[in-house]
Amino acid sequence: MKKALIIGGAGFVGQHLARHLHDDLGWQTAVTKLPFENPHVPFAEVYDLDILNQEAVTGLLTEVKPDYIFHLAAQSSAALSWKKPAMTVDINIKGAVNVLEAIRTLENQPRVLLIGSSEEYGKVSEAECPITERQEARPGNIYAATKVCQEMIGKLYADAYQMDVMATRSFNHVGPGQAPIFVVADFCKQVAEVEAGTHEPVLRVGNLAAARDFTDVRDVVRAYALLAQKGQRGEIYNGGTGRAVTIASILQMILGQSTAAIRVEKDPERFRPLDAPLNVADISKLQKDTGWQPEIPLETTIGDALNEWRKAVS
Ligand code: A2R
Repeated sequence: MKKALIIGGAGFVGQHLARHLHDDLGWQTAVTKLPFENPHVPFAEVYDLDILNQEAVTGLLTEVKPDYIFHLAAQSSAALSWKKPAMTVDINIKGAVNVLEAIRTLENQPRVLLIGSSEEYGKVSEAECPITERQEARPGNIYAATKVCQEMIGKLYADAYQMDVMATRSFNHVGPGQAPIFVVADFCKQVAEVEAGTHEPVLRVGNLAAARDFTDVRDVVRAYALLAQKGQRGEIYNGGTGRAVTIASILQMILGQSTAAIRVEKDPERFRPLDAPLNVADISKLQKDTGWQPEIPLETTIGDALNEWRKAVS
């Protein structure tokens, strides 16, 4: 039986990925978490791990002996990266190097997927969309810069040590369990609170004109599992749907799934510095190498996310 290790498995994507690997693929699944985290993965082996502790990373990998490693651990918020740049650099770059170094010493080399972000492309013009992996990275925030760096270092390990390291540039993903620092979860939480009567009937929004490529997290993790198996050494893969949707349309979909009367107000706090107006992926490379297709319609994703918030706030 195949064995997978998800580093940073207590996060939004990690828990969905663990369920997919175990329930759908039947793999033995191990996840790492930080000591204070409490992921709901009763079927998995769970280990405490801070990726900044090189010895601990090496010790754990030597013990677990995975066939596949999914490196998800990160300071994953672009907004927070402006406030905590050094911490973001430490976790996202030094942490990734600690993981790659530990893998390098293993007797049986696992296949490794490093998770990056569409944020790496930064501001792109409409003419540059849909964005292929050949597009120059022009990171517009500290988080994005760290993910470019992680990817470059991953490629060095792939080339220098013939390690099967692949990287993703994942466009926006959404679904149940996402933290409300991300736009869809933020809107769903506010709507659920209005419905529950704990929030005034006002939805505070940022830049509604921005268009993004949103993929259901359950489709995203299927892509990750396929990439870990079929991705080519040293290659970078976009992950997305190939379809851009404005935040305004997302807002309409969410409001359309609620019967509450809600007023929409602009909130300057919710506008990001250097926000890119458009991000949409060309996913032909991912599709060619893995056969992956997105399956879950955005309306379904939003309905599931909203229902999850309704349960959480009631
Ligand atoms: O930041 P926390 O406390 O939520 O913990 C995150 C964890 N993490 C770490 N794990 C080990 N050692 C560290 N020094 C460390 N610092 C943070 O990694 C969290 O539990 C996990 C990352 O999960 P999320 O923040 O929920 O990200 P998400 O949305 O699951 O995205 C997964 C990957 C990330 O690399 C993103 O940058 C990328 O996909 O888009």
